Amino acid sequence: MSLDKLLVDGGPLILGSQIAIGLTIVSILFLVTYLKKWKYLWKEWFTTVDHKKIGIMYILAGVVMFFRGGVDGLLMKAQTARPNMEFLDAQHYDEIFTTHGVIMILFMAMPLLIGIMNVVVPLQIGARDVAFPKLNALSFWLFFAGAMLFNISFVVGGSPDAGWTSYFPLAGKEFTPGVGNNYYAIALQIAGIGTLATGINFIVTILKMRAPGMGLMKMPMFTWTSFITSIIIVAAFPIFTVALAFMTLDRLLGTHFFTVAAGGDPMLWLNLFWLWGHPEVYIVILPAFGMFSEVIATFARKNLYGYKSMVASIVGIAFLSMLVWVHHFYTMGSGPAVNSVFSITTMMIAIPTGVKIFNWLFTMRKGRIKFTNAMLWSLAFVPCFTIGGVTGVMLAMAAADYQYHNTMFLVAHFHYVLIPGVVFAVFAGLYYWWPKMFGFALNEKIGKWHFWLFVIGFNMTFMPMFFVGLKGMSRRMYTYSEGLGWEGLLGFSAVGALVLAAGFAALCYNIYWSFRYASRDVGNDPWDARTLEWATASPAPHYNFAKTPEVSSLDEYWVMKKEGRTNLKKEEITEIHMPSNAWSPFFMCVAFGVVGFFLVFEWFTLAAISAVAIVIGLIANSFDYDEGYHVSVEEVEETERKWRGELK
Ligand code: HEM
Ligand SMILES: [Cu+2]
Repeated sequence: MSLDKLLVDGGPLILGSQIAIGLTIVSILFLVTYLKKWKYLWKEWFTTVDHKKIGIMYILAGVVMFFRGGVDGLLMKAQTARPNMEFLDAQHYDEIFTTHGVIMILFMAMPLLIGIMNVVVPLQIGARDVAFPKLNALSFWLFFAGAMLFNISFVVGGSPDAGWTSYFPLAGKEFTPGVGNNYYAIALQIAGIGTLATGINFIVTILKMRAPGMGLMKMPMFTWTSFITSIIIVAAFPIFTVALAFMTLDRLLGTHFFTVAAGGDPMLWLNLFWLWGHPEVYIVILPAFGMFSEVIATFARKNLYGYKSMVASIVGIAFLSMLVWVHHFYTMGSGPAVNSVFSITTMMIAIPTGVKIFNWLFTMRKGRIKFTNAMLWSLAFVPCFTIGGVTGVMLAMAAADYQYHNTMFLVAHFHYVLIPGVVFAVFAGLYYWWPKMFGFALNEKIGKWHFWLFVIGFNMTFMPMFFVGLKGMSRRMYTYSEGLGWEGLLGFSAVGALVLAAGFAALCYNIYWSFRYASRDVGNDPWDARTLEWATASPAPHYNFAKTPEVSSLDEYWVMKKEGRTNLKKEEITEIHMPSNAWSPFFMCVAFGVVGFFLVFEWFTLAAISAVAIVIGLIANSFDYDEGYHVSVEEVEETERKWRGELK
């Protein structure tokens, strides 16, 4: 690609964004320099290996990406609000639904969930950090490199435009010759390596770092779901890695894995993509289920109903999630026998999911429910998600799917699964764990605005899409003519999207307001909760627990409070061994980002030269003999005194 085509040239909207992005970058650099914050950023954030800070960085990135993906969503809704609109042309519509889908799933849902996992899981199991803190930082920085690379496609080189599923032959060089789909292949590969490492890290953490006495069946439900999610990550992500590697080879070096004429097969992509893609849906939904479980138990003030069946159903869902991928392409000629098998496995998933829904309902039954914001999100989740689930069973019927396939009905279905299932959960989790992360709570009143606007807006936006789908509107249509009976539904849906956006704005305002004005005196356990993360200060000190808790039951902290075992004696405090900060993860972020960028543009010499940096990073890291540092007894004592008062 020649240099003069580097910047996307696409009329006033794109030019405006290019200028805005440029100005934002310059002003951030200026502000950080002016406020002399470089050293602080480097020491406290860029090189940190603290799971809580890494979690917060994931969450911040996820919220920013939600904004980007949401703007994409609004642009699409604006374009289809009226028949024959000329707001976006077909090419731009294609690019926007592609970046919207990829960003929402991989750069919004994943980092928000992994971020909350990072903050909460080590605390819930009474550990000082994850098993491999430096690897954890590397995971974040590789995710970040991938996300940034993917996002610049909008202004540098051009966005991918073959859908978030990137089906071949459309995604091949022959039909999409620009660099857009190279971005897809390479940015997702880089981010995926980070995710895979996260999966390994959390499996080891949860298996090996639990506080003494915490058997597997005494783990909090969010830890259980994070554990199973990590296993699915390790099982499914390598498949995507291979698929993306084939895609990269096809596009960059002219191989023919997915080209029929040369002996390849586009169905290979479909199978590999969905072998990863369907489990991916459960990777994002299971931690969400875990969050609802914690929130509902806390605010119903009861222990979780049917803990064992809850665990069994997560394991069941994880197992079945690997056996259903063909339901994404019933119409592509697998035949009735194959379709029937996948139809049955798909419907079977409704059983463990139904078990969970009933467990949540029974947990609330006769509970003294406190209607906090976190709880409101959990309550709204149940009916909204059930609509997503039931329409899923409709789609699972292979014969019926010939009618629903690739229509707006499907688009409505998966938004009804993903928004209540993932986004509501993240909101519940943020309201719930915010005090633990930052030492102050989000405002409950502004939170109510956020809640009602978002939930009403969500239903207004997506409910009409079921009906417009049944009336024959297929997905990914950039425009339509008058008189099809779609205008009313789509117009209403577009208004709904504005209400939804107002809800998101209320969240942003809430974050801003709370940072400035919320009381800094929340105590360690503002919700009277049940699990160990509430047994330490808010925000949690960098070493998490002055003394590793000893666990004797499920809902350990609740029992500790009842039995009066929450205090700390002075003589129990010992020196604490902690890992040191590391520069190499951030260095790898830059190195992978640069190599990835050159590969996208197929500048192979430059890519090879800069790949040397990756090798240097690996070697330097192998010679890093840092053994960490010790927190002195005095420092621990002082920190603990601050929130506990005098130690006895
Ligand atoms: C926040 C409000 C949202 C709005 C207004 C919105 C709107 C839309 C629209 C209009 C489409 C394309 C329909 C078409 O095919 O023409 C779409 C597709 C899609 N959305 Fe959303 N969406 C939102 C949130 C989300 C979230 C939270 C997720 C995932 C967690 C998500 C995942 C997807 C995916 C995967 C696609 C398919 C893209 C493709 O066809 O390649 N969306 N969305
Ligand atoms: Cu699926």
